[in-house]
Amino acid sequence: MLEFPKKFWWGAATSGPQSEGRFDKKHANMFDYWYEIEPEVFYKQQGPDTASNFYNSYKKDIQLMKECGLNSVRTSIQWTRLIDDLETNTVNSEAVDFYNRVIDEFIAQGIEPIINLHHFDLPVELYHKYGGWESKHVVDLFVGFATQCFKHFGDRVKYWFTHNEPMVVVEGEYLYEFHYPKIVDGKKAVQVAYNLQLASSKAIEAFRTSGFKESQIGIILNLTPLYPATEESADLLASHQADLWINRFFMDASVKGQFPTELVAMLQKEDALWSYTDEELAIIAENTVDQLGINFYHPHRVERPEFSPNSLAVDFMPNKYWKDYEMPGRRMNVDKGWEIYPKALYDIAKDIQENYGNISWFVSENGMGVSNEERYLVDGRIEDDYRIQFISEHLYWLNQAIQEGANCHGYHLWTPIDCWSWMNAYRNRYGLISTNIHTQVKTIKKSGYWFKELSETGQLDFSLEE
Ligand code: BGP
Repeated sequence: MLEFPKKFWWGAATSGPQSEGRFDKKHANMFDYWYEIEPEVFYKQQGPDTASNFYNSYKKDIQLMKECGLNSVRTSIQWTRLIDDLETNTVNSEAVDFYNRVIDEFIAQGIEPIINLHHFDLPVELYHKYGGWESKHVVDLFVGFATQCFKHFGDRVKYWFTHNEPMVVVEGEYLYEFHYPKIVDGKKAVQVAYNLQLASSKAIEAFRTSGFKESQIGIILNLTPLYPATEESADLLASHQADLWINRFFMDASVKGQFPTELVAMLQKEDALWSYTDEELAIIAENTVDQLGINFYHPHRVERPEFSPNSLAVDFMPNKYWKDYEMPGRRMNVDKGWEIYPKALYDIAKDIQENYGNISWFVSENGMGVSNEERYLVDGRIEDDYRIQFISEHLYWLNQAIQEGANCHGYHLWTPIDCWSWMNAYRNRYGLISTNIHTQVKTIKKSGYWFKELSETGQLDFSLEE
């Protein structure tokens, strides 16, 4: 029997733009806008307009979450909903009322609200006007929005996070073309990454000067542990270089207050270093996180690049230092196209323990996206044994690390209720609770009942089949 710590966060995560729907929202975010101009890039042309209707059904939804035994839930406050005037950061009173009701309802149901501030949902006006995260003015506008959040909700929200997966913003918007505006520009990507870190550190500084002594603030990072194709030095080097950019950039800056020196040297050599001031670096150094949220879905395997990184190229791209590697015989979630490798969670936990001062952290997302889940409907309920298996295997490895001293205080599944997910819209379902997107009827899956027991007992009867 696997035993978990007594005060463990057993919960699940969603975000404002993926659950609420656009109802009564004054501004459009990057994805709202992208759907307006190119609906065909979204799976079955399903957009964020209704999402899972949380704006209207939050009471019932929170009730269902409680029925699944969740003792903590993460969502995000939408910048595009809360703020009326994006330049002066005046708040929208209906939005303040809405988030107050949501937070109060979570608390009334005995669920700790964990609030994130930015989840891929920059107001599109700020992109059109200033280039979005390319601009330091936008960094300061974000800090203004964050300050309003602390002011209005900080009396009840005890756990805050600045960004969700900032590296996905960098990769999707500026490198690999999977988020609007699909720019391919390594140097801009580097500046955006730096500005996102600066925004996080400045928001932390604002949080601390607001004087919430009992509360904590952190950042949510998606870590994809690197595994080299072979133990040969060229593959090891490729893996190391990829790790520096993909994982350590935000980890080091957020936890240690400094960017990895090797990475800085590489960017200098490439003439691609971000523009900065000493004052900004001091803010980053002084405003490290209280705790981390780690999203883990899949490992990242790489091999040496096809061409030497010293080859002549006009444009710098960070991924010229490695080549993605598909390990033969790897285990896959075929629906989503991601490798399943639960032991990576143990490796992440050891890395945090050994290289990041064993800072307090929790698994802020992990989960299994499955398409066409109706095929597992039995008597009106989705029998998602594969999800139970997936979660159990990850918890097995997490438990091993905790026994060895890892400072992990929770496990949040992505997601409580099937929600809308960017370009994939409603293709992959991750929830403990299913959503019928035509009727908005929500039904607890088998995994939801299973999770309740897990959360109530803090025990898991599971061993790995060899
Ligand atoms: C994470 C994001 C979530 C969610 C999840 C599943 O990267 O933080 O917002 O989208 O991925 O993604 P998808 O539904 O595209 O499989």
